[in-house]
Amino acid sequence: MDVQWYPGQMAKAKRVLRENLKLVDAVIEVLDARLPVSSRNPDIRELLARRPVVAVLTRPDLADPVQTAAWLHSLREEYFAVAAVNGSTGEGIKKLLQQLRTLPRRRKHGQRPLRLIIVGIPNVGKSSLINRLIGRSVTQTGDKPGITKQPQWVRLQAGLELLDTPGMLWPKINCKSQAFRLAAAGAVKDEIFDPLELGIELISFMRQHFGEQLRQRYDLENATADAQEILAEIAKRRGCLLKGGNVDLEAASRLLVKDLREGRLGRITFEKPGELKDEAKELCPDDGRGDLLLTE
Ligand SMILES: Nc1nc2c(ncn2[C@@H]2O[C@H](COP(=O)(O)OP(=O)(O)OP(=O)(O)O)[C@@H](O)[C@H]2O)c(=O)[nH]1
Ligand SMILES: [Mg+2]
Repeated sequence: MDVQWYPGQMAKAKRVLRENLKLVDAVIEVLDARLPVSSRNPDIRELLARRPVVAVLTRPDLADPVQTAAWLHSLREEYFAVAAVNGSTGEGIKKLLQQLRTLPRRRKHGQRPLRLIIVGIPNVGKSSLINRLIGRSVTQTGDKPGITKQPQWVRLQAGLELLDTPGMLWPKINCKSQAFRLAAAGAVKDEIFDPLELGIELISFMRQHFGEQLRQRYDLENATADAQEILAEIAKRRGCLLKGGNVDLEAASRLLVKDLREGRLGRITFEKPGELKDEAKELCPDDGRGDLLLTE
């Protein structure tokens, strides 16, 4: 299994974050609009509490707009400010800039530009957000985790300095549904998560909450069937076949995940604010369905 994230890396990333927090006035915590709970790093909560934190929900184009509005409303209670920004089109950036202007500058930093650090899980759209804030491509972006390797300062003319950082995950994700959502969102390298397992989890979730979208997308006869049967039907319909004609469930899973990530299954929000109990907001509870331990 590929090395994605292990305790030593996490400790180093936290050290870098702690050092850089001293230099900044505030933090932008980037969350995926489809999974605002699961994309929140529980390991850095205490560190972030030292500065005002603005939550930015990315990929609002892939999330249910009603749920995104509900999330913005509910997260406002916990964060200094909140905004939803499409990192691909820049929609929402003006509102975010307005919010950033209200951030207090640390007094000892005098008249120098407002400095912000951008943190978040891998592949959530941190570097894209910076490019949108700047109005041109100054950071490298890409559709897989681990694109940004080192912290990088970027200066905006309008008196803003931004520190882009590599994506951070925490070493032990002990809740399978959270691991599944992070994998579906592309935060975990695809090699880490068994594609078939991911496909089955995704179908189970879709069948329960978005059965009609699933049925329509793949022209399914029975979207309430067993997840494996549905996957087999998708494989047949999409020509995912092994030599000899058997269905290739792994290929069908990959196709399903790609469709989800590109919005072809519709606008899907995995986590709704109303559904989550207060204690679950901080940390996804251990659901007893096994660990995803991100080690070698
Ligand atoms: N649909 C959609 N895609 C987005 C959005 N924001 C970013 N992306 C895409 O998401 C992918 C990841 O974006 P990055 O900006 O590289 O993400 P990152 O958080 O910097 O990733 P790492 O540096 O690897 O941690 C890219 O393919 C972006 O084009 C958004 O709001 N909507
Ligand atoms: Mg990046």
